[in-house]
Amino acid sequence: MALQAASLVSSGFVVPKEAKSNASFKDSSLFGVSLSDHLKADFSSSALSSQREPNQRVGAVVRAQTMATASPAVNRSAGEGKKTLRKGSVVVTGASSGLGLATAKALAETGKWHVIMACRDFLKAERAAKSAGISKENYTIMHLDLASLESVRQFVDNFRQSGRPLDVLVCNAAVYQPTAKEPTFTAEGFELSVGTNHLGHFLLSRLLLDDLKKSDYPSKRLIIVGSITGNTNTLAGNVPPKANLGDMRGLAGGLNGLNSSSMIDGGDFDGAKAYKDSKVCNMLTMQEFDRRFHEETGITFASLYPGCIATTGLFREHIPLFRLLFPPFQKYITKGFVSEDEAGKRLAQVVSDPSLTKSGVYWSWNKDSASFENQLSQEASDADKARKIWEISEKLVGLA
Ligand code: NDP
Ligand code: PMR
Repeated sequence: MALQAASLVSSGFVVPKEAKSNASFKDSSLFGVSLSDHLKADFSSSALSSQREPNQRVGAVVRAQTMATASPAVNRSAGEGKKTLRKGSVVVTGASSGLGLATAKALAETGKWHVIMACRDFLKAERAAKSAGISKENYTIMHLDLASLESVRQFVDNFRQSGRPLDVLVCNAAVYQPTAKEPTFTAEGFELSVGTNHLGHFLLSRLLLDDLKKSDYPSKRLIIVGSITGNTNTLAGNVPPKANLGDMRGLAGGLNGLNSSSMIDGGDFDGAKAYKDSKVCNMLTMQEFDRRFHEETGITFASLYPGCIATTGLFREHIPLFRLLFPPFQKYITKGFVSEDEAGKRLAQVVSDPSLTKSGVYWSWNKDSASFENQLSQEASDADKARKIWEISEKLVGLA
């Protein structure tokens, strides 16, 4: 597949000018903006007391391990007039590996965040947190299977029962099935990639919006991870199969592969395209959230391309030769490679950096590892499509 696509590149197709400004062409290995620039107040880690209890497993549902009482985000200590900020409370989906795990680690290490790792495999997540060296008091694992809307609803209930505030939600989890010949489906019968990456996160973020609204944290954020490969204004986005939502007849039909196509545009199943389409949905959803809710709620809605993290589990279903060649290809040829650690720091920046509060932005990083607002492709910034996806998705997940 890589070689096939390489021949396309050498045949010299045109890449629109925005591609030149894309960080991925020249990502460097440095992380420029320090997390220590965090909110300009002192922090009191004791402001939020958290006592871990033994794991409780109830059927497939792992309940919140930690009961927490919400305390005001900012406290003024008597006498000195010194401000202290409680730990932020951030939910990261898919924190059991790759970018999600690295982000959880980067945030937890600051001592300023409690990370709720929302994962489908509790034991894997627990082992991952331990081997990443995340201290116990800085994380809680809660069960979430985004391929089941029932599980999403259950997660939201469990999260609310935990008593924790929600200050930031990071929709990070994803599946990629580049070699699948036939579609597979979520519990409710949606094609797996769009069902998990888009519809599961759509329901989760719609439900948790109320919780974000209630937070008194100084900067509340909802972040949905996007990607360069969903953006056809870049070289990477022009590697076939290209993202294309078409008129969304497949999505409107429920992506069930029976009386409707399993693909958003109504075409034949293609796992790589389904993933890229799902990333377009992620980026459009973020912008629709911004249009509908930023002004009213003050929440920052953002997306990002963290760089090409060629070593993660995302490529687990790719052929072995791809997995062998992809990291050196990205490191030495495209120079788009970033390590998991570095990508985690970038996403952690979007979670907590006080200079990244602008809403509706798709962040990327340039060759000096400085963040910048990147341009989305025409389709990934089409407001009409964003509204339609929102409306169709509401129906599919049972919100309308
Ligand atoms: P990984 O495969 O390492 O991580 C994906 C995470 O999603 C895993 O924790 C996985 O859980 C979880 N997940 C998958 N399905 C579900 C589900 N049904 N319910 C709950 N969690 C689930 O991949 P990456 O870290 O690379 O991907 C993270 C994000 O980064 C994705 O949104 C991806 O699109 C994006 N991205 C990645 C790039 C890259 O180069 N790798 C580039 C651009 C964007 P489990 O551990 O149980 O499998
Ligand atoms: Mg791509 C600047 C060039 C660049 C970048 C930043 C990426 C990122 N890729 C680039 C170029 C190319 N890729 C070229 C020239 C080719 C042809 C050889 C190529 C091929 C390729 C394949 C086969 N690339 C891929 C694949 C995948 O299976 C990955 C994918 O599309 O997953 C959906 C992938 C990726 N390239 C990237 C990134 C970030 C990916 C991972 C996908 C993602 O998470 O969006």
